[in-house]
Amino acid sequence: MRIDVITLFPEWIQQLTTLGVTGRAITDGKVELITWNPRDFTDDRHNQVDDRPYGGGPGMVMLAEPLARTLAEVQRQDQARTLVSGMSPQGRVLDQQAVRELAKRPRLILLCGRYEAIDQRLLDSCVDEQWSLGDYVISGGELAAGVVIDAVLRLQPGVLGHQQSAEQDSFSQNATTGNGLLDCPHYTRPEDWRGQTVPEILLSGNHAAIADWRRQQALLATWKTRPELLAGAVLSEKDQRLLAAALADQEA
Ligand code: 9D3
Repeated sequence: MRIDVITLFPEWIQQLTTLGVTGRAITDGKVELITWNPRDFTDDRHNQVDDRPYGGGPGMVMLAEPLARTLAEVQRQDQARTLVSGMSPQGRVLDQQAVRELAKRPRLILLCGRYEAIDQRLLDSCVDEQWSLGDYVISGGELAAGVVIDAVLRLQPGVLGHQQSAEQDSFSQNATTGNGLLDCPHYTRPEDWRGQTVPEILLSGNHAAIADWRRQQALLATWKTRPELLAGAVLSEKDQRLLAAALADQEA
């Protein structure tokens, strides 16, 4: 996979090449990460990339021209006519389903905004889709692009190992962990940590009972924290029984 990122802060994105799972995928040559700075595509003395908004108001707006020139150069090197993906609070909210779709593409072109906005004419003429991390404000698109890159790379073959095949094989419906539910609690040694013990069932060696308990805990966690996910999940008769029992236990 090749990922081109257009950003005024390429060093933010280049950081990814040095760290963790993304860093390894890049040094292993499983992915090529290339950054482009629109400032390098200006020809005025001040390398201007933004200006004041028509109609007034706070902040600055990114100029269309440097971004268009940058994109033209990126697309000159692209036979596949890759979609241009903007990072924007106005975008569609990213979820694991969207990540899976992005991960299938041979190439991504990620456009990071800074300042208040990007000139709408650039968005109308050059940007095919926009992605948001959710309904909160961050200062620019770079962290969002980093999130997309991390999420997409961990689905590339050979980047994660065993977990990754689990994710790809799952008959998942929506966001979150792949099966549409939040994860169950996990425990490791010691068996007693500062007076808190590990749930007995996990020490039983009864794998079927452990699987049921985990499923039940996942259902309960989802019901408590993200009930809207349960509405979209497919619950078997057994799931419904497990959840009802967990909720009854809570009452008691
Ligand atoms: C006052 C209007 N604001 C729009 C909601 C201004 C504004 C806030 C944040 C303009 C640009 C930004 C920069 N944010 C991003 O580039 C961004 C973002 C985000 O802020 N939240 C969630 N996802 C994303 S993806 C890119």
